[in-house]
Parts: sequence; structure tokens; C-alpha cells
Amino acid sequence: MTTQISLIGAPTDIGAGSRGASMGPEALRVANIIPVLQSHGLNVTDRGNLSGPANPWLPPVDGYRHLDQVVAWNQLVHNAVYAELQQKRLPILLGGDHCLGLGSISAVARHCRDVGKKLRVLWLDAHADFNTHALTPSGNIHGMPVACLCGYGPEVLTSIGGQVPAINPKWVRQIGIRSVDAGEKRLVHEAGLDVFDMRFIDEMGMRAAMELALALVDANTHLHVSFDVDFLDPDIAPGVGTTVRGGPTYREAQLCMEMIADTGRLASLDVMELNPAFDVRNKTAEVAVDLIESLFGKSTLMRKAAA
Ligand code: 6HN
Ligand code: MN
Ligand code: MN
Ligand code: MN
Repeated sequence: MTTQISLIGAPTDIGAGSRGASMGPEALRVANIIPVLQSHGLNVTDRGNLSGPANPWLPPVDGYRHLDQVVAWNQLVHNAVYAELQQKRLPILLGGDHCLGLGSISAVARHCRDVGKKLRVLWLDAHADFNTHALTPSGNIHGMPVACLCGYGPEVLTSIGGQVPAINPKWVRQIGIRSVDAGEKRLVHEAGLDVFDMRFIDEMGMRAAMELALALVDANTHLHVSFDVDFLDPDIAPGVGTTVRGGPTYREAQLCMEMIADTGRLASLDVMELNPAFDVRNKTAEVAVDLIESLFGKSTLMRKAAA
């Protein structure tokens, strides 16, 4: 894993159903994301915030809310993430709402095509984010990025990375899912997404879920993690716009992050949907930074050295 990290802030809530995720990047900085990563010997450069269109807060048109602005923000994110990967750096996208996973992962997929790597996407979320304009109950595009990446969506969104579809559903593993809309559920099955939902985690445990989700990750795999903070149980992470009870506990989330770290293949990361307007004294940002620390190798003991 490269130790050269670039932080990219994307301060927008353009795809969300509530305002406030635009404050996410600063909340993560206030929660010390930079010094925490530096304390693990990582070289961190903060590229600052991207600057895109304001949120006009309009109702959906033809099943899409703010489509033009969502396209503009995703193009900015795509270009910024792709530029970091070309420089052999590890981009961390500080969201911003989850519609921007489209810009980020389309850039990662393009990079993988350039260098001949296999892509594995871990989508940590309460939601599948696999809606289309016909299926969506809300018109909010943060509920659609995985579908768009897999080619289900308007051409302005599906083609952002140059190739349609940007990714194959077989490359995706979703973890922590517990809220999927009725029509969305059918499409998830039709596309063949690999979903480790909360029922699976309840019955089999986080360890089994992660062993399966990380199976066949090898030296030629680019591992991308798209971390929607609403993945976490609202008890520990109230600072998101779309809480769903019954998510992973603090310990389950730590294990998830530690098992990803153990692969040594993490090559890009999104930290999305943090919404300080719903948070309590920035504690959700602090939990997110704590978990990101584990993703980059914090563990209680020197497990590898001891083994
Ligand atoms: N997120 N499935 C709901 C919708 O409106 O499409 C919620 C989506 C939430 C999206 O949290 O990134
Ligand atoms: Mn530390
Ligand atoms: Mn999401
Ligand atoms: Mn979510």
C-alpha cells in the first residue's frame, strides 16, 4: 500500500434528501483526520475542497433531483480522484453525499483499466444505493450511485468514467445493508450484487462476512472502500441524514476495518454522508476517524509482529 495519501473534500449535499453533508469534510478535519493518519507514518496532503454548484433545493424532475448539479460535482470528483491515482497516491474522498461515489469509483475503474488491475469495491452502507429514476421513492441521487456505476442510469451519469458500464456488479460486495426499497430489491437480485446484509452479519458474524467479501483479493487487486457513515448503528453514529437502526456496533465496525487493513490492498477510500447538522458534538466524525485509523492499520497489539 502506498503511504502517500491525498485528501479531497467534496462539500456538497446535492444528491441527498437533507441538507448538511456539505459540512462533512470540515467535520472530519476538525476530528483530526490528518494528524491521526500522520501518526501511522502516512504522508498526508490535504488538497482542500472542490468547488461545485450550490444546492438549489428543488423537487425531482423525471425521478432525478438536481441531475445537472450532480453531474457537475461527479465530474469534479472523477477528475480529482483520477489525478491522484495517476500520481500513485491513495485518494480519500471526504464527502459530501454518496452520489459522489459515482465520480470516485468511475475514476478508480478507469485507473484499473489503465494499469491492468482487478477492482474490488466494498460498499459499506445501510442502503444498497441501487435505485433508478423509475424505482426511486425520493428522486435523491445518493440512492443511485451503484446502479449508475453498473450501467443502470442516465447516460450523463453512467458515462462519467468514459466506459459504460464503469464496473461489473460482480466486483462489488455490499456490507451492512438493512434498508432497500421494493423495486430496488428486485434490481439488486437481477444484477447479481453480492450483499452481506445485517441478517447475514447477525447469523454468521462480521468475521465470516468479511472473509467472504475479501476472498480472492490478491496482489493484483485494487481495493476500494466506499464508507457511508450510515453503515454504523445510529447509537454510535447519529450524524447522518438517513439513519437506519440495527447497524454494526463499534466492535463489529472495527473488525470490518481491521480485516480490510490486513489485506494490505486498500488503494482508495470514500468517507460519505457524514452530516454535522445531525451530529452531537462531532462524535460521529470522531467515530469515523477512529474507524479510518483502523482501516490504515491501527490495532491494539502488534498482531503481525507477534504472530
Ligand atoms: N445513502 N433508498 C433511499 C432512497 O431515497 O433512494 C435512501 C438512499 C440513501 C442513500 O444513504 O447514501
Ligand atoms: Mn494511533
Ligand atoms: Mn450510501
Ligand atoms: Mn446509506
